[in-house]
Amino acid sequence: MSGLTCLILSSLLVAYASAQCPSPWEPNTLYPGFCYYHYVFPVSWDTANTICQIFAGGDLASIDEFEEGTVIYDYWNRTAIDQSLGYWIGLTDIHDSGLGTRQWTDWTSLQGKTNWQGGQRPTDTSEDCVYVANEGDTDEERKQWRATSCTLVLKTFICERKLVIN
Ligand SMILES: [Ca+2]
Repeated sequence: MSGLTCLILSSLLVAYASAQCPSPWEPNTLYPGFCYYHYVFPVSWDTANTICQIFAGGDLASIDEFEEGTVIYDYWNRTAIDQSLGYWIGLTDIHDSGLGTRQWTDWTSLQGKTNWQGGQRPTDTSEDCVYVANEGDTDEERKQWRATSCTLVLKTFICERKLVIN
């Protein structure tokens, strides 16, 4: 093998390796480039948000498409110790000025792609943080969202990171 071929092959291998989610992060096989990690200890939304941003180098998971919600739900379902609590995702309106406009913490746009339980965004202003409730009889119902206190309620949570592909 020539030196040049060797160089090209090894740089391809490096590029390939860098496109993998670092262990133990879960790859999104539908949307390569996104990785998730389920922290299985229950904390408040505020604490979960801090852990994802400061310690995990990402954000609480944003569900940008219904299919992404399914990938995250299936991963959570496989790894959850207590499935009665549901899990935090990165949707909140703590940053707004009372307009009730929730947004993803990783700043991706909500684009009207919501999955509220009962089809309605909750209007209670003390309930600013969103979780996947795992309630209902069907898989579709169990992936639906509810909102609750950001500080008083404890749940496990999913962080999301985007891979940097060179
Ligand atoms: Ca996402």
